This record gives sequence, C-alpha cells and structure tokens, in this order.
Amino acid sequence: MTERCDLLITNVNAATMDPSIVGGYGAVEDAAVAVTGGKIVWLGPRRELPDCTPDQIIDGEGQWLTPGLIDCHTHLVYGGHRAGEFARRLGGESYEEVARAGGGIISTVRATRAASAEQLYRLSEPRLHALMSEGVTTLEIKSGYGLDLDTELKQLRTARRLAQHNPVEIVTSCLAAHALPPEYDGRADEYIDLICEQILPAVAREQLADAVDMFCETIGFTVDQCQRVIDAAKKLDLPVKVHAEQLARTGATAMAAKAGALSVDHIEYISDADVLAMAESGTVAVLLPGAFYTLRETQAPPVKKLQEAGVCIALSTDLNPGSCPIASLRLMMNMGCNLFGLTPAEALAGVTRSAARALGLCCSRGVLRPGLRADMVLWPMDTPDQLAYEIGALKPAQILLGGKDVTAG
Ligand code: DI6
Ligand code: FE
Repeated sequence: MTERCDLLITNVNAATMDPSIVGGYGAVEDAAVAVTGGKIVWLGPRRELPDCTPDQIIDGEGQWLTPGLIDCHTHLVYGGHRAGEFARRLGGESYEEVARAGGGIISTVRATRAASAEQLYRLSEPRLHALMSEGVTTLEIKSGYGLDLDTELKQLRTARRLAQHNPVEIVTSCLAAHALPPEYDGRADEYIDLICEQILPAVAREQLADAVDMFCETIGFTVDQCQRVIDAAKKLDLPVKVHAEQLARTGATAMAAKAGALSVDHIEYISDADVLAMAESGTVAVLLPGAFYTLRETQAPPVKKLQEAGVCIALSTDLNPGSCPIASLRLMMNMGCNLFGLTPAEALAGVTRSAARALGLCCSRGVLRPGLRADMVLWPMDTPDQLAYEIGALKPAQILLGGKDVTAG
C-alpha cells in the first residue's frame, strides 16, 4: 500500500472488539491504524505496517484505542424533570403507582408538549454533550413524550437538528406507543389507530425515524396493540424495537422475536422460551442497568442463559427523566458488571459491536476493522478493564469521528 492515507495512528494498543481476534477485547498491542475517506483502511501490528504516506500522524504514546462508544437506547429529548417523583418513590410509592396517579410519563408529556422546539433543543443538548464527553460517537434518540402528531414530530425533528449541529451520529426511533395520552383515556385501540394511520406515515414521509419502538407492558400497551404497530412499521419498511418484559412477563419478547425485531430492551422478566426465540431470530438483548437501579428492581435479566444461548447482549443508558435520569454510558458499563455480572470486556462489547447490532449498524461501526467507520477513542489507561472499573476521572484523550478529531476543547 504505497498510496497515501489521510491519517495514521501509531504506537497504540487497539481494543478492536473484533470477535475474530482472540481475547475479550480483540486486542492488537503496539498497533497502527491507517484511515482514508473516514474509514479504516489498514489495522495491524505496527511492525507489519506497509509503506504509506499519511497526511497526518497521531502518536498514541502507548495509549489504548477503542471503537467509538454507542448508546443504543435513549429518550434524551424531553421537557421538564421528575425530581419530585424521585422523592415520592424514595418515600415508598412504586413507579406504577405514580404512573397510575397521572404522574410518570404523562407528566413529562405535558412538559414536552408545552416546550417550544427551541426550548427542547436547549434542554437536550447538554445531555447529548455529557454522553459525547465520554466517547459516545453514535447514539439513538426516541420520541415518546409527545403522544400526538405535532409533538412526536417536534421531538424527532429536534433529534435530527442535534445531529446537524454536533459532531456525533444520531439515529432515531418513533416511540409514539410509549403511553396512552390523557385525551385517549379508555380508548387505547383508537390511539393505536392514530399511531398506525397518521403518526407513523407522517414520520416516514419526512424520514424522521430510522426505527419504530413500543412499550409492551402492563402500564403500556398490550401484545395485540403492539402487533398492530409492528405491522404498520413493516408496511413502511421500518425496523422495530420493543421495550419488553420490564415489569412483568407479557409475551412481548416472543412477539418481537417472531417479527424479527432489531432488539428487545429491559427484559428482566423474560422466560427460557423467550431466550431461545431471541437466539433463533438474532434479536439483540439491550440491558438497561440504570433503570433497574433507579427503580430499585430486584429481578435481573437472565444474563447467563442469554450468553449460553448465544444471544447478543448490548448495554445502554435508557437516559430518560423517569426511570434513568443518568447521562453516563460508562456508569452503565460499571453497573452491567456489578448488577448483571458481565465482565469488563463484555461490558465494552455491549456499548460497541453489540450496540451497533441493536441499531442495525453493525456493517458500518462498533468494531475497529478495515472497511468500517474510523470512529475511535484514545484513552490514557493501562488496560481496557479500566473503562468499566472507574467512573469520572478517566476521560478520553482524543475522540475521532470518521477519522476527524472532534475532541471537545
Ligand atoms: N420504560 C422505561 O423505563 C421508560 N420508558 C419505558 O418504556 C420510562 C420513561 C419515563 O418514566 O419517563
Ligand atoms: Fe427506554
């Protein structure tokens, strides 16, 4: 390869997360990485680097290089906050009781409907920056706090605008089937009509969503209602994701696996049969330890059974005002280990290659391999175990998005 390349990163230890390379991190020590046109064109031991003429060289000074982190499940765009509700739950009220008493998601819906698009943008950008400062280069943002046509569109447009004005990749999911809006009290099937006949077609026309999500739960929608949303999404050629078995077993995961969903998220209450169905369909398990922690849940998802069945396991923040007001993906790695028994390497896989798979993006990112995006983070650490082990002080030394330096000043 005598030709030039845009960038050469040398003198680094690469945690490629490539499952074809031996070891939990797919590590290549004393490596070099060549980048052209925003993509990795060569990666391997530095001593094997063929002649090349880079326009720019980064000396990694022996630091570790990982894929850019991916947060595959957030509700980052919303108005208001729910601090008062947090105090009520500490006082003994359950999440369901608060929701049934008109609080919960519906209180954030009121605040989000009342906020202008500009206000929503201003409220959401600091949450985005918090994740980016941790090395997040791709994230997913859901709607779901509008529950009417105009506000669902307002939320999704805000997410697209955040992507236009920040050096980060953002994909979106329409989660209009998040909760029943007060104006449809007792008329859930009619609200599902609105989603299938008006909201999803309008979202698709404006290409505002890359997937469709739904809350299939005792305080959300039934399997039959969610199946209708899945059918409508398929008609629009949009992939689906499901908030499933978070608070009880409902049959949501079985429905999602049968539909070939990209992912099922939460899944604390899934059965052994659900695990096999996910293994069969290739549906990714997205674990959300922050919501488990915040809701002081005690039933953990069956991680060992998922691993034994070969189900792909991702980790995410579920950043939202109610069940996880925590803008830290690194803390989720730590919680994934401490609360769900993952190893540090499995936690990093959960926020890189598995998270990419949960978004249908594994052909473009999540692993350091030739042909994939040069989304990479340089870390001043001795071992990648430190990413799940310590929270707060260990910050990225450099963040590259498509080979471009986007490290915040
Ligand atoms: N499950 C959750 O934990 C979040 N949404 C969902 O479907 C909670 C959202 C909120 O409480 O605002
Ligand atoms: Fe969620």
